[in-house]
Amino acid sequence: MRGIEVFQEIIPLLKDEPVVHANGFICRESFALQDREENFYMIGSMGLASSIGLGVAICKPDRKVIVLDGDGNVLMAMGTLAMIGAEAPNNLVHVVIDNEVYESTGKQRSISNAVALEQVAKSSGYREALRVDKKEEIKPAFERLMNSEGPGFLLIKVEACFDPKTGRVTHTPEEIKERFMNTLLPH
Ligand SMILES: Cc1ncc(C[n+]2csc(CCOP(=O)(O)OP(=O)(O)O)c2C)c(N)n1
Ligand SMILES: [Mg+2]
Repeated sequence: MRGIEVFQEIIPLLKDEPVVHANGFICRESFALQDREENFYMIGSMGLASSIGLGVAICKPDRKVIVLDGDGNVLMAMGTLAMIGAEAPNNLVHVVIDNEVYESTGKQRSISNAVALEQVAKSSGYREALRVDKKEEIKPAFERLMNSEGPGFLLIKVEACFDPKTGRVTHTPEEIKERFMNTLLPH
């Protein structure tokens, strides 16, 4: 399965949920497919989408919050899995696009082939942790986590095949933050 297929499956299932994206190609591919004001694109800082998502989930307990993460990002900030498990926000769904490499910087291999990240999440206290490797499994797994108490974790195994021609996010970090925060206001 290609990474882009994860977005193609998940984006049509979204309504107005805040989605916090990990840096690199994950932002770029999601932005290229469908920009949303509720998308927070982490430009530059690796490892932090999960802690930003945790903060939003704690502050906005009535909103379902989604983190779209990468295997390298998760490995860099593994302590955040423990923090999410300990805080246990029931409105957080943590999706990890696992291509077993740091693709955005040249496909250096990560160690996610040897570390079962979904088991780390489960042991850290996530209420449910699923692993899928087929496109048709994404929608039911994602919907299951969206409709149950969190925190939920969904590891999606993909090939490393982002298209390097995909453009960059054109909004400035300030614009991204402003419009994202506006979508979090009560409505
Ligand atoms: C602190 C920090 N270290 C390194 C980088 C460079 N960097 C940007 S994206 C990336 C790879 C991220 O890997 P992963 O989460 O697996 O996403 P993928 O690129 O595979 O989609 C790296 C190493 C960075 N931006 N910040
Ligand atoms: Mg990766």
